[in-house]
Amino acid sequence: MPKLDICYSPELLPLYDLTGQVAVIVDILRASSTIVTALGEGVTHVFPVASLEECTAYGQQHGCLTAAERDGVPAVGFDLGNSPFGFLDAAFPVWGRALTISTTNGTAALRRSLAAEAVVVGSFLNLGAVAEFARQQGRDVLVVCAGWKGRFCLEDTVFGGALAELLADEFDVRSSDATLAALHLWQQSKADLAGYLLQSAHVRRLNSLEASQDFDFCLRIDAYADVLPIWKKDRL
Ligand code: 3SL
Repeated sequence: MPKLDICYSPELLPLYDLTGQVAVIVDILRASSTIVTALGEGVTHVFPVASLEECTAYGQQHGCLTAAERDGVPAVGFDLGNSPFGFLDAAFPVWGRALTISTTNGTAALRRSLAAEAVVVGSFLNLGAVAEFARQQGRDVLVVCAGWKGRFCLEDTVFGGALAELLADEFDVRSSDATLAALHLWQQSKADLAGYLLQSAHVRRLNSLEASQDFDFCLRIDAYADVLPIWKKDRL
């Protein structure tokens, strides 16, 4: 039976062997949710990059939209920040455009996970699609939590628990303490996910940046049920 494990921070990635595994990159607030929203709203493909310099260079090279965030605020000189609402603005249509995006933690976590056999982006918005992909692959899964500057994040961990619960019949979700803990957190929080996550550090950070509407949006389970960002060559 394949195993589902959870890496609580990209800083812990050297402890895991991604060879042959499916890596699910998760940054609920907000990079993975924003990437799923962008693709759900008609963006053709996404180049996730670690640095702002790369974001500028990809934008020029591919003539694509650019989105960038640092410390929760839009970085200067890019078309968009890291709010999913940037891709829902009728005054700024994104349909049919390609996108490059760089965020503090999420896109960097993705770039650090490329040794995996398959790399997908997970969020509550496409939870069911990620679970279905994992079932089809039948390989070990590592949920890579983007965290915050190397630290543990509640919302990414709870997502790992939600995925583990969905896959509990087909995957071993009991042999890793990290997965067990995530499952417990999810089971404790799922009846009132928003209420539970209001305690988290990143939600407080976003509230202070007046991005609280993003929080509610990012918790909408399967709102983009058909969107599965899969890494192919150099893009999602
Ligand atoms: O760190 C990241 O990748 C971002 O998602 C953080 S924020 O939600 O834009 O603050």
